[in-house]
Amino acid sequence: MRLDIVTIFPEYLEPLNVSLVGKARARGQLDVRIHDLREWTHDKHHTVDDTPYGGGPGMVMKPEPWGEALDEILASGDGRPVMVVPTPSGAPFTQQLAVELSEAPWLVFTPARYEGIDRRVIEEYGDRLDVREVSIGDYVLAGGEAPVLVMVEAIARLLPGVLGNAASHQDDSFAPGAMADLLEGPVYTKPPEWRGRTIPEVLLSGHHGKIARWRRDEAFRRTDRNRPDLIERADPAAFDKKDREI
Ligand code: 6GU
Repeated sequence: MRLDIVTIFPEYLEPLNVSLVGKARARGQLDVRIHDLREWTHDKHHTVDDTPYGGGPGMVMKPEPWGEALDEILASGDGRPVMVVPTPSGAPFTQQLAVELSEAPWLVFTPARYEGIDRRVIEEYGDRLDVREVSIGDYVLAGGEAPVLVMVEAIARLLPGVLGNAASHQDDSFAPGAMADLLEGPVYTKPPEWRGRTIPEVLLSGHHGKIARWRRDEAFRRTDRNRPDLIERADPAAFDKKDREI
């Protein structure tokens, strides 16, 4: 997969050299290209923003540097990328969208600062590309770079061969399957006793059926406590009599 990211803070994206994403890049599974938007400015001060038409607070990112940057990036590859525009006004970034984006061969991210990018840029590329305006949650950040780090990590770990164990995202919270609609429950490792605290006995029983039932009950309990909206929203057929007793 190829990823292009256009930003005025290339150094903000240095975490993409670390850990899972860094290793996927080193192995050649991910081709990440970070571009400084100011390289497509022509004035002495490398201006990327200006005051908003109609008045109001803050600044708006000028269309011309974005247009020149995106035209050059689009011309540098084959086919059409999906363009991901991080904005608090976007559609929610969900595991389902992460899966969908992980299936595209090429993504271009356009994290903005200030009050966002001149609308005509989104319209211009919306005529040529699949453009997704995406938000990572109901809070406002100072720019789209942290959301890009979040989205790239969620997408990269879904690519074939990037996670060591392909089974390890089958039971992720939000993954489709038997535990769909439930968050993951608690996990334990050695030692069997730590500061006087033991582990649930069922996990030592070797009884796979009982362990699966216990995990499901814990997942249900945690979801009921932390995200009751997920249970409200789910298909009632996803829950059995035992769930309803919790
Ligand atoms: Cl994608 N951008 C900004 N600036 N704030 C956000 C966001 C994105 N998602 C949630 N808050």
